[in-house]
Amino acid sequence: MRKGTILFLIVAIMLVPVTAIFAAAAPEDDGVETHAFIFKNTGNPYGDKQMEGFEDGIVEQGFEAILRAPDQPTAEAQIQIIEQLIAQRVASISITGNDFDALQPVLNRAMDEGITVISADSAVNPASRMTHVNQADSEMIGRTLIQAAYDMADGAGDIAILSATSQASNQNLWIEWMQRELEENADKYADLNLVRIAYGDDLRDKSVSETEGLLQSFPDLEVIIAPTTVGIAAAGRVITDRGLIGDVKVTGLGLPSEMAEYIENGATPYMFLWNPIDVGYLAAFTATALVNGDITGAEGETFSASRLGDFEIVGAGDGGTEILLGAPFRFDPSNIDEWKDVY
Ligand code: RAM
Repeated sequence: MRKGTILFLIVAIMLVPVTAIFAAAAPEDDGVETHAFIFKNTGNPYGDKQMEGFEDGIVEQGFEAILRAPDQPTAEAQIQIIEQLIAQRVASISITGNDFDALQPVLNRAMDEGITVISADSAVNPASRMTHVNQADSEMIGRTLIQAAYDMADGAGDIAILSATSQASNQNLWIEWMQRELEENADKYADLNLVRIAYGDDLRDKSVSETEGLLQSFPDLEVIIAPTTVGIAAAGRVITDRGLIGDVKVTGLGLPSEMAEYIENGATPYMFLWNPIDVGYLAAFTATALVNGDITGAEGETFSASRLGDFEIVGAGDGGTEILLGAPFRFDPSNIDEWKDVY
């Protein structure tokens, strides 16, 4: 072997591991900025719509969207995904949190590494985020749902709440406002008894069995309030299958596409929601405005969210800041038909 060839081989052998190390550490990107959205868990059509809106907003701006959700709605599962996204060096992470506080260490690490972090739909605590995209005023949601239950129960009887997980910050905040509505208007609600808060964990089967448990424990139940699209659809199914339409009313927050059947058959006289596609779309423009430095997440800043118009960052009830999408819509037999194919 010639001296030159030997030298070439030695240099080549030395270079292989070095390039291998660089290849492993390099971000998986094709040069296009990537923005990630993490939902609570898979199998939730509401989450799919939110992620669809996020992807639309990111792609419209010429970037790439990464959409992730764990199998189970837990903080631990979301932490694993966040760790992967930090390693991938995404530009931003928008998260629908499975816990208010538990994600803080990993989200702080992401922000320390220069990644923009916001929450959307279900907030993480103010120290874990730059701002939050709130679908609708939480106080209004909570108070409106109790007023709906009062109306459906004709002012008296047992009512129960079927929620998502016990750690879900959005549901917990709405439930807090439901309880405040009851306490602050004790005379009005003197004959209305909130008998239980059950947790279906945003899993269909668990929500069905929790509904069955409520019916068994409280035979005189008048109304089930489910502030979760998974819970309300499960409750609508159970009430319909058991022939209890009219005896036990179901209301809460539901997707028109999943609830049209129960609004039409009377199991749900009316319910509320916002447009989940718009929540995701607004998150996309919030995340990129932060990455671009157009905003920092401070109260009073404004930015444009393309087809949705201009938004202002406002103070949130938890001490952080947020962006409010708008007022929730009411769905009933008069309008469900026009919405059931939209979301
Ligand atoms: C479920 C989820 C989501 C919530 C809706 C109303 O799909 O819990 O976070 O916003 O219901």
